[in-house]
Amino acid sequence: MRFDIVTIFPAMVEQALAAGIVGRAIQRGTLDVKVHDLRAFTTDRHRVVDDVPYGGGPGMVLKPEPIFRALDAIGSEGSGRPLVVLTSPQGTRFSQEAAQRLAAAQRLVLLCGRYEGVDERVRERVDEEMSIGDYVLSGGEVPALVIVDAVSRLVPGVVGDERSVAEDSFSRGLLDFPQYTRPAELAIAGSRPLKVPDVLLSGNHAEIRRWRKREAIARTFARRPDLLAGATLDQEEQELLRELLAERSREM
Ligand code: J9Q
Repeated sequence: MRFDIVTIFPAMVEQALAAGIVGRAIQRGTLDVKVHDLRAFTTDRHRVVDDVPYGGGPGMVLKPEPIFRALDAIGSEGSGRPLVVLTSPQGTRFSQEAAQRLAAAQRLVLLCGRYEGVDERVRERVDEEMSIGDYVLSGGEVPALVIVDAVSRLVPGVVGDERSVAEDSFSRGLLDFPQYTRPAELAIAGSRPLKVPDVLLSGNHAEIRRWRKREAIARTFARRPDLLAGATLDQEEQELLRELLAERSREM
């Protein structure tokens, strides 16, 4: 899969992409990511990318011409029309479902917006406008990196172990169960050791699976009850949820 990222902070984006699973996939050639400096598409001496808003008001607005030129240049590279995504607070919410949809594209262009805004006419060339959540950021670079990361993990060969993608908590619609690693008893000065639940050391895989399901459901119920409505629960998980709800109502 090919990503083109248009930004006024190319060095920051390049640095972030060089690390971790995405960085390794780029090195291997499983992903092709090109970062474009918006200033390279200006034509004036001072390489100006923004201007004051018509009608007045605070802040600066990204000018349309450098963005149109960047999109034209990117579109004429390679083959097929890329899907153009603008990151902005006005976008629809990015989600695992949105990541799956975007992962079906051969080519994705991510246009990093600015806090103050982007000239409205740019939207003529934008297929999707996406927000990663309701908080104020100074620019769309971090949201674009979030989208690249989440979409890349769905590209075959990017994540080494395909099982971890399939079993990913959000793909299943539940939060993850608690994870432990060695030591089985963690010594704590002046208090009792912190122990790993016995069931995980038991070697009883049916019991372990059931314990993990119960924990995942209990956590989701406690922390993100909104997720339960959209979760696909198997027979055993539905029973565990009913048990949990019955326990709760007895405690009330
Ligand atoms: C461009 N706050 O915030 C959340 N998702 C996207 C954004 C965003 C922002 C400012 C500029 C994107």
